[in-house]
Amino acid sequence: MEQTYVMVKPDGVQRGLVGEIISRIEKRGLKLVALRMNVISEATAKEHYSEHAAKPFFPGLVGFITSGPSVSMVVAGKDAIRVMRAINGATNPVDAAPGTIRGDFALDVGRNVIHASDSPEAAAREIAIHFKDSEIGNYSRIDEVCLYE
Ligand code: IDP
Repeated sequence: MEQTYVMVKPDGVQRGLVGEIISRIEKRGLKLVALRMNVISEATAKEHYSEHAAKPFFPGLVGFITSGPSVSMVVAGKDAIRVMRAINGATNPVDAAPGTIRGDFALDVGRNVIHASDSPEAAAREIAIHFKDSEIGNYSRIDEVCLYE
């Protein structure tokens, strides 16, 4: 089973969307194997978004992501990386399809509520940034016998 890193960003926490977002993830069949709320440090935020370090929006992005509590998760399941990106919708919420989290709850690219890793390499890197191995659970959901062929 594939694992991916997911974050409800500070805007999602402030707007009371954590439960709705986790509910969508769980109902889809994806499994939460790690979960934490914390204020991400500036160093961690810079490491997480290092690929964007040279972009003009980088300082604002780091400032925003560290501005209040966010919710970090490791989510597991069949094709979890691709499925989570589809659940989130396009980066710019204006382009995100209705039914996606960004398409239903956001309007501005800098306030797009949720993050999910975009590749297996990014997932491995981001999970290691935000969680220790010992914080990631290993269990079966009782409905896996129905979810998977
Ligand atoms: P992703 O979050 O869909 O993977 P990325 O291109 O990796 O998208 O960008 C990371 C985050 O940086 C986005 O989710 C968004 O919050 C922010 N971002 C990306 N492009 C812009 C921009 O042009 N202006 C402001 N913020 C941006």
